[in-house]
Order: sequence, then C-alpha cells, then structure tokens
Amino acid sequence: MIESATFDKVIEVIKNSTSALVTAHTRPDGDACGSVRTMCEILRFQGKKAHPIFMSPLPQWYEFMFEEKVSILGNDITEEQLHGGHFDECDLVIIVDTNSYVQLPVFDEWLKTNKKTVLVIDHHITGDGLGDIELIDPDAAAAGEIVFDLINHAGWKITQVIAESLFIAIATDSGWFKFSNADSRIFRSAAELIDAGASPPQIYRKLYQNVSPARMRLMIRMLNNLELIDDSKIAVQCIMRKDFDETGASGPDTENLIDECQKIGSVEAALLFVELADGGFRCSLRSKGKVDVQKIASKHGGGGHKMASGVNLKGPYENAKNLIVEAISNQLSGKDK
Ligand SMILES: [Mn+2]
Repeated sequence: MIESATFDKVIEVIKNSTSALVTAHTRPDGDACGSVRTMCEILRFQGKKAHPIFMSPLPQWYEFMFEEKVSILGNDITEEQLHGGHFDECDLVIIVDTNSYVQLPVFDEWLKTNKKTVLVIDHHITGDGLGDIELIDPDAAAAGEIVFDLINHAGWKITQVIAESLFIAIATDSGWFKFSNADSRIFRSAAELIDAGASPPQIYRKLYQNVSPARMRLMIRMLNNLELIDDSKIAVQCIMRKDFDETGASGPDTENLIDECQKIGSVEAALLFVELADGGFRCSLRSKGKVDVQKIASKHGGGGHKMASGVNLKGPYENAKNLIVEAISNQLSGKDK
C-alpha cells in the first residue's frame, strides 16, 4: 500500500512540472506501453509537454497505442541528442515499470549525469532507487494499477485513451487475468476501466487478431520446419531468406514466433534460427527453466538471460544448429552443469 501523503507529493511534483520525459524498461511490454501512454495523457491534459521515449522498439502490435511515432533511443535519437533539444529541456523524468539501471541501457548514463527530478512508478520488488520520489507497490499486478491508483487519488479524468491504455497494461501483465497476480483488485480495476470506455473485445482484436497474411504464412513455414530432438525436449525451428521472399514477410514478422513451439509440453528449450543476409544466422533461445540459455549464448558472443537469449552464428545452417543443440543436450543430460 502506498501512503496517501506519497500520492499527494507526486501530484504536486506533476503540477509543478512543465515538460516531462516518460520512459519504461527496455523491450517494452503492454504494461510499459500502457503506463507510459497514460502518464503522457495525464500530463498533456494538464497543459504540460510529454515526450515518450523507449530504449528499444515497441512490438508492432503496441504501436497503435501512440498517435505519434515514439522516439527509440539508439534508433531515432543518439545518446548525444539526449543531452540537447526537448529531451534536455524537460524538468521531470518519469520512469514506469522498472526501477533498475540495467533495464535502461544507455539512458542510465544520461540519468546519472543530470539533476532533473525523477519519478518512478513500479511494482517490482527489486530496484536501484532511481527516483527522487517513488510510487512502489509490489502487491500491484502491474505498474498500470499504480498509475490507476494515482489517477483515482488525484481525481483526474479517465479519458478514453487512459481507460484503454491502462486496460492493456493490466490485462497483458496478468496474461489476460489468468496469472497468479490476477487478484480481485485487478478485476475491480478492469471493471472500472471498462465503465470508463475500455472495450476488451476491441483491444483483444487490435492486439492479437491483427497479424498480416504474410506473417501467418511465415509462421506456417516455420512450424512446418519444426524438428523435435532429445525426446522432444528441444524444439528447433528455422526461417530462411527464401521463406521471407516467398511469403512476403519481413524481419519484424518473426517477433514472438519462437513462443509457438513452447506450447508443446515436453519442450524444455526452443530455438529459432533466422538466416541473415550475409548467410549467418540469428539464433533465439528460450528455456522453461531447466536449461540456462544465457550461458550458451554468451559463449558465442550473444547475451540475454537464463530463460531468453540470442546469439549471431556463422552458417551453414547445419553447423550453427548442431553447435547449439549439442550445448543444450549437454545441459539436459547433466554433462554440462
Ligand atoms: Mn509490469
């Protein structure tokens, strides 16, 4: 529970600001996007400037949430550009859904060197204490829940955009109300947001029933190539250049495709090899917990974390595949602990 006085302080800080930079953790999810969008809406509604900025691109299905093209650090703006222009003019930095430097690559350096007021809104237990003022509630199912509490505390208007953005934040962070964090509080919030204009079927359609025929054809190809190895514990998939050419799909269409084969019960680790223009392969690795894929990726110059990593490998395909499959096999059999 966040104390009423803390909410009051945050409301005061927002009231006294004129221009804010609003951001969230790298590889933004629905909670990050929904909470950033909502904070921008709150600020703009009060006549203030709000600049959303992300550390890495939004998944395509969240792009509709922003009317403007949002700035991606490293893509649209460099670290040097952060130190000038409208980003540097802001007097408030709002960080949502994280409180950790490692989740804010490149941005963390800028954050450390300036003296702007920083407001953190987060629901994770661990954090680096980035904020001068922080709204932290580990019992909240999503950062969006805390933003919603703030709005209710302040008595701010819940616009259509806010209702939809916060619904996306809480729905996605709770796996559409089926994870263990889907408590009665989140259902109450959902009900209030629906009353304020959020439409679950419309949101669901925009998020999950909106892929292009090309992406679907690419997924069919990928699933057709599925190989199950080691008693179906390792799932191996590949997408070649010709698959892109013949389906009309492009690089971003591979987003999240690796998750499909993890629906197979026996699968402990999943691999997706995507052929690159130079004949090499981008290999994405996923684990359900028994395999440390980060260890394998980092050995070949890649990175990530224990459950999700990526690495670039040289071709030909059979060599790249055998290298990674053997490493996973060794972990599963206990040869490599
Ligand atoms: Mn979250």
